[in-house]
Amino acid sequence: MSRTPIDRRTFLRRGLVGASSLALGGCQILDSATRQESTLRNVFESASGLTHRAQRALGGDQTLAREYSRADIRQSQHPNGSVWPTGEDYREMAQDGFADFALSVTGQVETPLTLSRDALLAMPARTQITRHDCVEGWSCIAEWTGVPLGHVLDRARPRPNARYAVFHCFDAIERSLSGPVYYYESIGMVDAYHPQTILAYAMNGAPLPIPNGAPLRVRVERQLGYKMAKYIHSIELVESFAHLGHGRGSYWADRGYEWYAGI
Ligand SMILES: Nc1nc2c(c(=O)[nH]1)N[C@H]1C(S)=C(S)[C@@H](COP(=O)(O)O)O[C@H]1N2
Ligand SMILES: [Mo]
Repeated sequence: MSRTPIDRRTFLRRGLVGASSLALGGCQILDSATRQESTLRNVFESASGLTHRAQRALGGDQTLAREYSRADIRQSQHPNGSVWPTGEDYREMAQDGFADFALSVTGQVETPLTLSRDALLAMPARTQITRHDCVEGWSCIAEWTGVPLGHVLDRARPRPNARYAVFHCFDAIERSLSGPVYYYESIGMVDAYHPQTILAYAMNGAPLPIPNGAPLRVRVERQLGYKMAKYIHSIELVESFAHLGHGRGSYWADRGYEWYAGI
């Protein structure tokens, strides 16, 4: 039986409470009803386009997301989505503590790059304590350390026609008839150069754990959790999404979720 309008509204309200539980701190795992897919859709349909416009109108492009103190970290970051990529390439790298990892930057850039793990660690870093809001209705506060994505992109020298940064990930999230379907996400250049957008390699003062996206995951602090791609192996600057997945710019956008998931 399909859901009644009342159900939909109840779910929507619960989802929004979860996504904005500002006063609560730590991780708030809400009841299982909020995790159903219908909830996710409802939250998005109502909130996403609006928040994008509201953020731009209210704060301009470089407004910072709220940052917290160490005392606000009450629980470790709740791993969600893929928690352990199974591909051979990833497993071999993980066995070596990711010593052989290298990030590539390709696409609409003047200087395609490969940055070794050491090169990434040697770049200027930023540390921030922020709240991660998953659309499923839970939030966690954690400390993230990494390289501002803007520094990495500057080295690759984006071409004027580069409009989006696409994150390609190691984890196959499903299998289709034509083979594994890998998680991917993308953000616009304004978010890519936002000061809190970092390629994080550490969490709560320790190397990023595998369940949270080792060796590298992005933080996009003004959007929902699914934008924060884990297990990144390459970044591609593109002018359009037409050649990727179903053409909507992200694994979840290809499946009906909003591409811009502002909070
Ligand atoms: N590669 C990859 N990135 C991903 C996911 C995923 O399944 N695969 N899940 C997303 C979702 S829905 C959320 S809420 C966060 C979870 O991050 P965490 O496991 O560190 O809490 O990662 C996001 N990034
Ligand atoms: Mo999520």
